[in-house]
Amino acid sequence: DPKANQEMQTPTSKTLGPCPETPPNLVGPLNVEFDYQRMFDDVSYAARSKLQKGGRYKPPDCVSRQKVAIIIPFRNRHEHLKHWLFYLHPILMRQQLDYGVYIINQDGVGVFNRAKLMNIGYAEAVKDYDYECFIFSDVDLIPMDDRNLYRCFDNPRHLSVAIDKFNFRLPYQTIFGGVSALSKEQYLKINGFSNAYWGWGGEDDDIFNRIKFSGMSISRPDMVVGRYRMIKHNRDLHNEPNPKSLEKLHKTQWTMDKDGINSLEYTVKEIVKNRLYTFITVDVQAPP
Ligand code: UDH
Repeated sequence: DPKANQEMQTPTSKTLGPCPETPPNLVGPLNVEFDYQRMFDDVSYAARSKLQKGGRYKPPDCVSRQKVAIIIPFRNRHEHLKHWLFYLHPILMRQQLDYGVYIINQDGVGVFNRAKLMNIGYAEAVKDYDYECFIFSDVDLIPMDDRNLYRCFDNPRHLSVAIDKFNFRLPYQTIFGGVSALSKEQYLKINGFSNAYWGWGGEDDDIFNRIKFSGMSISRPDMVVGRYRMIKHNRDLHNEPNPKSLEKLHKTQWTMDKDGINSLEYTVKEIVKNRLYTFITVDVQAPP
């Protein structure tokens, strides 16, 4: 029987088709609450068992539309990270992403540098896998609707448009902080982010400027799909508002070509991969 013979020659390796443009198993609005302290073990067995070492996932039944690295700038926010993992892994799986989660942990007690940590996340993630889309997310922001897709679009995307802390409104039109998505091409076009914003504030507006001066615009979900809850917390130590940032913001256009991914310097101190995430501790060479 020639047909049986043919089947034997092409055994289990049936090629998967591409995932549908709209993921079929999304549920829409989600309940998000932070009333009790979570544990890493709260991430459901169902989700955990589908992950590979380092917080990596691929949909089993189709080929993802994009390979996405999720990058979280981090220091001393373990309670928030537990919530983030608990909520986000199932959402990202329903969105049928081929993704990995990278926590970029600033070593030591020097001044915090959010944008530099995000650059480091980019640099480390591309060593790991052929990622084509990068989601930069604060650890304390949880989407309230899984239709807010963690993937890249024709323009750099601002995802956290309607945060409870700001009464579910955009605090100002050009805001780009919180959660954002840039394709590899978009990220390289703006030379990544500035490494020069030490302490709180300004770095996200600098990213907006880079996008503007590179001739791109901002893409956003609507204000229903783009709802978020932020985990309440006090101001962090060693991340005071930096008054010098405003001055820097006036100069983005002239400094962006030489301050960014092309001038990034850091050292990796440790990389730990577990089921839920890849945790990379780095020395960002904070000023004394
Ligand atoms: N981050 C850390 N550790 C730090 C500082 C920042 O992990 O010590 C990360 C974390 O992912 C955080 C992000 O950087 O979500 C942004 O931190 P941020 O302090 O710039 O912004 P956030 O909105 O806090 O979290 C703003 C100050 C809150 C003062 C609130 C007083 N009620």
